[in-house]
Amino acid sequence: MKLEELEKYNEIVVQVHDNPDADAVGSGYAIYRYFQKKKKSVRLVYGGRLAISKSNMRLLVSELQIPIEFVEELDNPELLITVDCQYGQGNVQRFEAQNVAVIDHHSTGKSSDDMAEIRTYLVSCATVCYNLLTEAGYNVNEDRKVATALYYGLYMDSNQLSEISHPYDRDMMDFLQYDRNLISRLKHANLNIQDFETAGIAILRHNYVDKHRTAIINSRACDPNILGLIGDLTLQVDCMDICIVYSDYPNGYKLSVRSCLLEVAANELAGFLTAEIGDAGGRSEKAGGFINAEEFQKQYQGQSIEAYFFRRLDEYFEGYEVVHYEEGIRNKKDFRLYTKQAGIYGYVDLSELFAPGTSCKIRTLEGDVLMTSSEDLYIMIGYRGEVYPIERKIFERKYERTEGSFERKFEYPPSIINIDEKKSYELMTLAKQCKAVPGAKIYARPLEKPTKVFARWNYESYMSGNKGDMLCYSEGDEQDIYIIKKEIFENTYA
Ligand SMILES: [Mn+2]
Repeated sequence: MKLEELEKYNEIVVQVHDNPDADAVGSGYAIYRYFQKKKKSVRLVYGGRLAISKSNMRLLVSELQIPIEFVEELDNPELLITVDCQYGQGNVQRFEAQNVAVIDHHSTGKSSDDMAEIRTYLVSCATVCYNLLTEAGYNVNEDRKVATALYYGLYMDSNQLSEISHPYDRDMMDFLQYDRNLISRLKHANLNIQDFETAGIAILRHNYVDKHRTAIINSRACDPNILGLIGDLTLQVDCMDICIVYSDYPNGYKLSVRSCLLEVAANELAGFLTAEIGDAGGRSEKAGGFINAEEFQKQYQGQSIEAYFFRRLDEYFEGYEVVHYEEGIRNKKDFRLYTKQAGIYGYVDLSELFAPGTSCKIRTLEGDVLMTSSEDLYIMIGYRGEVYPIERKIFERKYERTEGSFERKFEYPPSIINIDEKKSYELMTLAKQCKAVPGAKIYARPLEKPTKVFARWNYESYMSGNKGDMLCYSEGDEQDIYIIKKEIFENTYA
């Protein structure tokens, strides 16, 4: 869905979920402003039983003069847009409307269509709105109130930015020009005294799994930032390396995962805990997730959520293998030699963009990679938008430059950020085509169990693969170890 497509309606009501949080209000306000600028008759509302009362929320609304209304009824508007929630769900009061649109980031099984934009891979609905506004040509940074409201939504839905992973979330965090003063005041009013006590009670009732040095902590319903706060504190305990904190939330369970073990990335563990019943995001040390109650019931009938966490934790630790590039491959048995097929790839010659010695950051779906530009370094763009630096002489051995630009569509078009200038460039606009020199060889074997590879080009954490994916190393460079996903391998090697 595009925002422009909704401009055919004139009477628009933007509704956020009951008991609205910062992400709901910030997102709703951004959409409200868009339609206000388009000279539509537009209102921003919420329903439910409770008016906004938390002090940070009251401060946000009053300082930015957000015209949000607490309503009991609506007069069948021409268009109702539910934001940070989905029409018909339990946490959003139902109002009749002639047409309904949805902008959200929660997973409920429903997907995007003509009247819905649902991006479950983003940590906040503010990011969905930021992207929709940008795509519609609305420069958010020209409207400081909107930029500030969106930033605070992201801040609060990502556990104070700690659980951000998707490059779109990172872009918004890096490039929004918000009111720092107000954000600072809001940070100091995030919690109330009940939240504070809730944290204490949750800590008193913690569970400790000795053999995994892991704490599993259930908190009663509370501000989700409390979960992160408990998790951060827990990791400071000498015998606790991992922590899973969760609480009841409308329609499911919200969780925060923390890990200080290099070999257990919090985002990977969170992904494991929410697989097929929710979604997760974050980074190696801090991650968050959500389990949909209905999906949980369907898959694990009668099981308690607590028992589920204990069992899954055991399953997680039961079997994975670790490979460090410095150590090379110890056991080369079962590896076979494969030849790269003459596929088409993209490459970028960085010296066309930056002077040698420029500090920059490649941003991709897999994460950020820091590098310094040099005439001896190219950037490769693979099949599915994976991006990595490659030394020019290795490039020239493995690939052949061909005519034309490299054109593909990816969930996130990889970008490169000039760190000093704080400016982002889309890599695809610079990408040229090259062809793999047929005959480039690698050794590979299928994985028998989940494996983590600490590779030379470190994307903040390890690469992980599952059974069936291929563990590989280059012929002639035994420390160039990596994992290639099964589907990609089948398409590129023979
Ligand atoms: Mn949200």
